Amino acid sequence: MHVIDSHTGGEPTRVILSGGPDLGGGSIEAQAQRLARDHQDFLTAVLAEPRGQPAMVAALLVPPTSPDSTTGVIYFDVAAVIGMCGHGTMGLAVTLAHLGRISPGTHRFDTRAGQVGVELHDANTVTVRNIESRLVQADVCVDVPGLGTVTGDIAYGGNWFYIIEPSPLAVAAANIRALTDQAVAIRDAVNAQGPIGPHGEVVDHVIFQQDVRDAAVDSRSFVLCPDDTYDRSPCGTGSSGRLACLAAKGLLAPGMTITHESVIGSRFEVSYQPGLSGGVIPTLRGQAHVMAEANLLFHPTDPFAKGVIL
Ligand code: PYC
Repeated sequence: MHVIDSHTGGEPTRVILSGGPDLGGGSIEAQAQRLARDHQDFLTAVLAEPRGQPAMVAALLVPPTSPDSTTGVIYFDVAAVIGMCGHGTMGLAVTLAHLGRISPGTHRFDTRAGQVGVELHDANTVTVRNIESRLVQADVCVDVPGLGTVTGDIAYGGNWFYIIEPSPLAVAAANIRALTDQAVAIRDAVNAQGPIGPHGEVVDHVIFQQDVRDAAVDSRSFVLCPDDTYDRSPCGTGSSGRLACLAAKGLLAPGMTITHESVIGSRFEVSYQPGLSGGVIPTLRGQAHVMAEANLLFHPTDPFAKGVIL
């Protein structure tokens, strides 16, 4: 299996160029559903230790479904096939540039959530124009064992987010363990109340968001992913969900650029334009770096060919 690894603000992306399962063609959504239903071993083999690493997201290339798209892509982490991935799209763009498959300029990728726009500025700098994102429900209260009542907004940015702002706990590296534990408890409590999307979707990511009094940064976030790791980048789809919330509440004007920082200090510049269906079209600018190219080998006698699963 031929892969190229990159990181976007510290968050790894593994682009799978060949050697993935046969997903039978059709829409990206249909292929993503088959991947989730029939190929759990593939997810863990590629992303769990020893071949993968915590927080790594895979970008499985599939043929494009739109005539003007460069490629189709299905994103997944070790626990779930997700809808879209902002940092992964930046990683994919610099990977395709590294391979000489795209040049600086504008491109389009087909994702499970819809077609996204990509502007490659140079070998490492990418702007992603995400799918229309929206505030789904503001001020959703939930009783969380051990934490009491928590209030957050449910937002869609290509994935489904529960955003707690302001964060009750400082979004700082020293608090990563506590932030992770609280976010897992909150996600489970929100989802115990029932689905939040029109097709039975549940919250897959939780964000603790904190304002920052710093000339260079507007807001810092901790983002919990489906596999219970935290996003090392400022999370493109999470930033999109937050932009939708700010827009719906009249707190950020269209075209205004703000800087989102991750809990490890990496940054995206983000802004939005109004969408056609009442939401926002986010743009997310960040940097990604290619860091490895490899052929993953899976020997039949390797007891951990499917990854370490505890
Ligand atoms: O950047 O959208 C993102 C993302 C989703 C999960 C990890 N990163």
